[in-house]
Amino acid sequence: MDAKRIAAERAADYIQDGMVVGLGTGSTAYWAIQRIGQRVQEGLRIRAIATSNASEKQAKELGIPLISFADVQEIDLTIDGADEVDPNFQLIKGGGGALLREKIVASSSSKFIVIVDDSKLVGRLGRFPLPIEIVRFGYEATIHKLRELGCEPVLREVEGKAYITDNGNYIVDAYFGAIADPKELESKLNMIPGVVENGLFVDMADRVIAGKRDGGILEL
Ligand code: ABF
Repeated sequence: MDAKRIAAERAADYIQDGMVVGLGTGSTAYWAIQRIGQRVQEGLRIRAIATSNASEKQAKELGIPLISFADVQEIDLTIDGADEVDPNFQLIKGGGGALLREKIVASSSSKFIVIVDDSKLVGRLGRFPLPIEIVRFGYEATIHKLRELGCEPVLREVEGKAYITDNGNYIVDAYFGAIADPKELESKLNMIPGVVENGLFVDMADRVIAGKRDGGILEL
């Protein structure tokens, strides 16, 4: 079985009756949502909040009951993917473009389980370019300020057009190289006017489940 799917299905087993669940985004979270949908069809009673329009659509199709932050302020368990995970469980997320909603949901969760294949486990963050969500107004100025922080920022494009997030913003993929202090960089980035949020998830993950290509699993 696919390494991402192995991790995702293990994480979905952590969900218990009555929980409010945060649904991640991406190809790994996809498998978690599929398994959650299957459990719901078998009788599991949960309510869920999705981190993207795509995950919301998938959940609806599977019959997973969806709610919003108007209904609850606290999520019991969120399961989501990541682009890089370091030994201290610090993360780079946002390759899938959903980092803002993912961070709002993760930060409102009592427990946050990260699901990856083991190629995402790194000694130090930064080989994967850091996704940063910025507002469209004045984006050239925002990108200039990002460059002054010592990275090479690239406006994300899809088929020759700027990528637009579910929140109507742009994404910049910033090449920093090895990130020595994720916490410091996270706050420096969010101090820049025009930056909505960045993909560094610091001190948020409680557990990391990594599927291995040989079919094994690491629960960290
Ligand atoms: C989301 O999906 C993101 O935060 C992360 O960028 C991405 C991981 O991608 P995948 O699971 O498709 O490898 O969780």
